[in-house]
Amino acid sequence: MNTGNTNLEAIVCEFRTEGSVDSVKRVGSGHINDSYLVTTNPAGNSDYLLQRINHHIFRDVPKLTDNILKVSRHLQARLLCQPSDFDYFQVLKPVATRQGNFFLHDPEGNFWRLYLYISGTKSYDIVESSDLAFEGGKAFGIFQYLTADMDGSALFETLTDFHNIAVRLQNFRSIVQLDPEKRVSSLQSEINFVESRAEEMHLILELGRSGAIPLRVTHNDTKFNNVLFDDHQRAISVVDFDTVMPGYSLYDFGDAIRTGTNTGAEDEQDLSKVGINLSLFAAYTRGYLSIAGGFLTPVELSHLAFSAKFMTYIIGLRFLTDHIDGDHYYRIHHPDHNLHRAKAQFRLLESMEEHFAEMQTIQALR
Ligand code: GN1
Ligand code: MG
Repeated sequence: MNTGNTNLEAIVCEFRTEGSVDSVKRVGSGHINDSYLVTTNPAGNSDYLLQRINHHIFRDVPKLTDNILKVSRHLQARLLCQPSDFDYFQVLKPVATRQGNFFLHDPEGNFWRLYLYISGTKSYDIVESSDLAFEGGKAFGIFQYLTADMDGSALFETLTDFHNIAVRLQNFRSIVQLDPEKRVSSLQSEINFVESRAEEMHLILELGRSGAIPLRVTHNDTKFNNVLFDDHQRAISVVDFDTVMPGYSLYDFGDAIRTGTNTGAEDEQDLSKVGINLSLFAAYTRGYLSIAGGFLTPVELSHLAFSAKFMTYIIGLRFLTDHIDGDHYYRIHHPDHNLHRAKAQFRLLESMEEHFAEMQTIQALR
């Protein structure tokens, strides 16, 4: 998708904003949508977050938008109506267009949405301290707590089989067979890495299918940088509701560990920098369980450490699949970017395997 000629200011003006646009700057490190911070005049006015939705991936934008509104309103209502210890928690507020819709379809075919930005907040691609990890864990615990009474069947399944490992592996194997970019011959060790773990990685899917763990409303993209922190490093919001749909709590726990305890970047090429930081794992787990410990089942609680391995595996698998396929899904910033991402995920998974016994001890402490 190309925003080359799009007048971003004109797009913002289609929404019910206050003041006049001062600047529109690209922000964020997402791989799918494009995000821009919009500042307005006079100074002191609200800022906004403008997003172009990748409609090649999210193919039904009206239904996606409907989900986001449902989730946002549910969270807001629970925060307003039920006194709790986390009334400081905030929900990003969608802004309507002048026509009263919550997305804009422009003449070039792009889809846009706008949120009121929570000023003074910050997110972290790499976690710097245990306090931050604890707070992040608490934030995702709060999200799960607040959505626990939502009717999952009221949500549209934005991306079907999103964390379904059987489907992801099937897709991987057919793309390896096709080998459209002739990349497979140099990837034997990565392919072996995937195949040698494929069977054990069906565990969460099997627990779900057998009814051993409950289906809940889950976030499904709990990258640590989807938590917003205030300037006292308190986690005050969880964002990015594109993939909120029924799922397993373990997926959300695992993806936050994948991104919030890695000592290296998601796409780190110097693999010696990549690994799990067990202090961050312990702090995140404590923060998460300070909220979610009250409602998770024993089977969920006993698979937290495993879920971290699983999410690292499946995201690595998706990066590798996209690399073999010719990089159609994730935005890449240089050739082989998806391969670098996959290798870093696989290195992180090895580090978790090396420390798995310690991770299991930590998950049991609370
Ligand atoms: C994508 O674009 P972003 O950062 O929100 C992806 C996630 C992956 C993540 C890997 C809809 O999320 O599933 O975990 O990249 N989102 C979608 O960093 O596929
Ligand atoms: Mg996302």
